Amino acid sequence: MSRLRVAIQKSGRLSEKSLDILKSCGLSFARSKDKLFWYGRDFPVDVLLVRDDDIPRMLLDGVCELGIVGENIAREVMLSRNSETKLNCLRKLGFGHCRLSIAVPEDLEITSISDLEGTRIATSYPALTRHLLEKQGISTEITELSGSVEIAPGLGTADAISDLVSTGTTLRANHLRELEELYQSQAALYGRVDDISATKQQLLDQLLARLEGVMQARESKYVMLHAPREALEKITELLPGVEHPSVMPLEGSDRIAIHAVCGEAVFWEHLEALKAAGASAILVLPVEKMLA
Ligand code: PRT
Ligand code: ZN
Repeated sequence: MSRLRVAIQKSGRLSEKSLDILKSCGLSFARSKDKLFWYGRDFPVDVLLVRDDDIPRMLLDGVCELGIVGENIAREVMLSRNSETKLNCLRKLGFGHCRLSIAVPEDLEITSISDLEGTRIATSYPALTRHLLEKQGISTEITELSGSVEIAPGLGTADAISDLVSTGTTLRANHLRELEELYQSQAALYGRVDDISATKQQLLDQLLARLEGVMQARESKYVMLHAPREALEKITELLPGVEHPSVMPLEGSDRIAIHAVCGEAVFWEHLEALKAAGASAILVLPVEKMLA
């Protein structure tokens, strides 16, 4: 029987959430002792646990059909290999958010990245950095470092860096200032799935449909509230991502109950606006599963 293999990060920022999302798709695993290969029990999808940097190469080399990795790494490998066979980004997964930014020493009097022309930039993402800077007509001297990029300017080996940032704490701790965001990244499911067999394709379609359901459920909230009948139109407008809510009469009252699945994030501001429009008893519930 056909099986698919999905590579995920063994231990690091993306590990837990990658596994969590696969489990949410109904996958469960018999964990092997060496912990590098987990056999899929209920669904024929197995997991390989590897370093995140190895995932795009494993896909390109045909070791696995699927992999969960940051867009930053997938883009870097695709640009540096300039490979004919591209990786397909099948679904962005909504975690592992970060940005690739140019940072300069705090006291360096530079206001725009065009001032970087001809400077030395240290980065772990040389191909992506060069590509993004050249797109803006800036040519620089790029030095590749595999780690601790943020100390390069202090050591005098670079004028600026191009590195991943999430909170910015690391930059501040190293007296660096974020000059410009070059690229936004999050974890995504990638595939090398152009020439897979029909049975594998069927399996992949089933997995992707489940994943879509999981992602939609995560992004959705079920909202219930009471409101005056005449406020229905206004309330519908205020519910994020809703066109046709369910409307029910309330026994012995001239108010109605409105239920809706909101396809977008629901913030306190939305609830406050609903209340101001006459809504009461507002409840926001998570959605566990969804199948369109
Ligand atoms: O061992 P392995 O190679 O698998 O792991 P790794 O150490 O290379 O990767 P890991 O786990 O650090 O990151 C995996 C992926 O998480 C990255 O490829 C990104 O897609 C994503 N990600 C999200 C991040 C960050 N946020 C992040 N903040 N990757 C790295 N960082 C670094 C950042 O560069 C800084 O040095 O974390 C440090 C803290 O960031 P601040 O801005 O919060 O201070
Ligand atoms: Zn890595």
